[in-house]
Amino acid sequence: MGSTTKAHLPKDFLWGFATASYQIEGAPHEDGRADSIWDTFCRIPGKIADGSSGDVACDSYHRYKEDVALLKSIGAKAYRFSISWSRVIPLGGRDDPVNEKGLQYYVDLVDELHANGIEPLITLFHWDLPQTLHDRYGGFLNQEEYVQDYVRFARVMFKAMGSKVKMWITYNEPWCSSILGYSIGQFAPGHTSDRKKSPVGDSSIEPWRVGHSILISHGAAVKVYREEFKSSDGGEIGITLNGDWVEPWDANDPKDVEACERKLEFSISWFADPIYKGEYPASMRKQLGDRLPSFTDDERALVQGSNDFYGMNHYTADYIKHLESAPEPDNFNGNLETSKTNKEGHAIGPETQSPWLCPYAPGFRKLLKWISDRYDRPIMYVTESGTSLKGENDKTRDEILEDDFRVEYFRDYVNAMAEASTFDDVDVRGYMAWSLMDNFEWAEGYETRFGVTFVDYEGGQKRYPKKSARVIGEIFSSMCE
Ligand code: PNW
Repeated sequence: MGSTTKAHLPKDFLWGFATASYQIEGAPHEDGRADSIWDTFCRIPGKIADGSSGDVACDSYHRYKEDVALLKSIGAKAYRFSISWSRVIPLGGRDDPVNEKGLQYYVDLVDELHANGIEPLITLFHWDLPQTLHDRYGGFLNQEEYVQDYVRFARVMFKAMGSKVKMWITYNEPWCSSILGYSIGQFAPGHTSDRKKSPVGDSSIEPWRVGHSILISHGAAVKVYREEFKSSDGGEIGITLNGDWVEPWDANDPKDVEACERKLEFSISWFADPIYKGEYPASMRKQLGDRLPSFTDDERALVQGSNDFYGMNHYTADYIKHLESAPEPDNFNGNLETSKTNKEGHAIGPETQSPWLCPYAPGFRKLLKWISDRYDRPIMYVTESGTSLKGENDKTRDEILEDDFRVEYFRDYVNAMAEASTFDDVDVRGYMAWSLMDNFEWAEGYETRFGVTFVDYEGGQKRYPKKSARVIGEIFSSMCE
């Protein structure tokens, strides 16, 4: 009976790859594109590990047809990419002109995908805010101005794509924009209370305001899509949230067990509770007080119920140790420590090139279930999952192409997802591997590779599929029945 059922995925399961505009496109000033906050952030010495930028990246602005041919050769059913807002509306604002050439790039990309039988998934915003909006009024920090500008940008994109695009993602990982951009200052625009890192920022307040603006603008864009486009174009719209699984540092300490729940709430429920339940989690209100904004009735009406699907980015897991002392004003994780080893010194997973990433596939199954249970079985799409490899960039090209560690990651993670789907009643319908190809890994520059395809940055950005690119299709075909 149940016990003899093999873990599997639905027959029409949508699998493919994800990328983001600033990480792959290059051509920062071509055809009228203007700076985003990432263009300017990369120019500040010391912010990017190898001193690089997305100026060339994978050159996908010129090579999108190659990218689509690559997707097709791998057998991908879908491709998730993001829009460079400052390519489409260089100055960003609601009264600023649309750059038709920039917009056409994305229309051409979508047409090319359809011509090759690949489903496009569009992320409207993957961190590259137009610099002008930051300079004009402080970007996310000015909710009133920002929401109107974001909604106009979204409307321009919905209109340009019409029924060609059936899946829209409003935001990628607002936790990263808020915490890495406005608390730690490791990502653009680099705000933080730490004056050694930045002359501006208040980590105790800004990240919570940023998160609020993002939520309201997400809700406002969804409203526009539902009222003006959905009935004619027939698409679905949602937000993508990141979240790592958690295990107690000391499994016998109830306070560590409790801290695990708090960590999930501070990273995931911060955004998902307002969307599915209409309110921030009580644990956040308790710690943050009125530094955490409150929803007005109008705002709540916009945000609650605004997901057609839950977009989930997932890579790794942590051990969680509670703190006894009162939370610091700039604490953003629920007053706890994260660690890759537990009390017994056991590591949660093997090391990779990314300090925050140690693969632990069972955590993927558990987190899928946790989200599914808390939010009443939403339709879910995994919009990113993948791994870097320790020291990959130091190897020869031939060695890099034999990326068995990445193959095993996908095997284990896809299997964990299939278990959640088969045994835990989780309604997961898609998986986009991060990433189609090596690309600009934000503050880590090009030293960290996440691609199933090697990009030769010294050799004209030529692409060479790794073993994982050859094997991932078999992994899915063996699971989908
Ligand atoms: C995601 N962390 O970001 C992003 O959506 C991608 O653009 C990125 O390339 C990918 O994961 C791999 O890093 C994250 O420090 C960046 O915990 C950093 C963290 C998490 C996610």
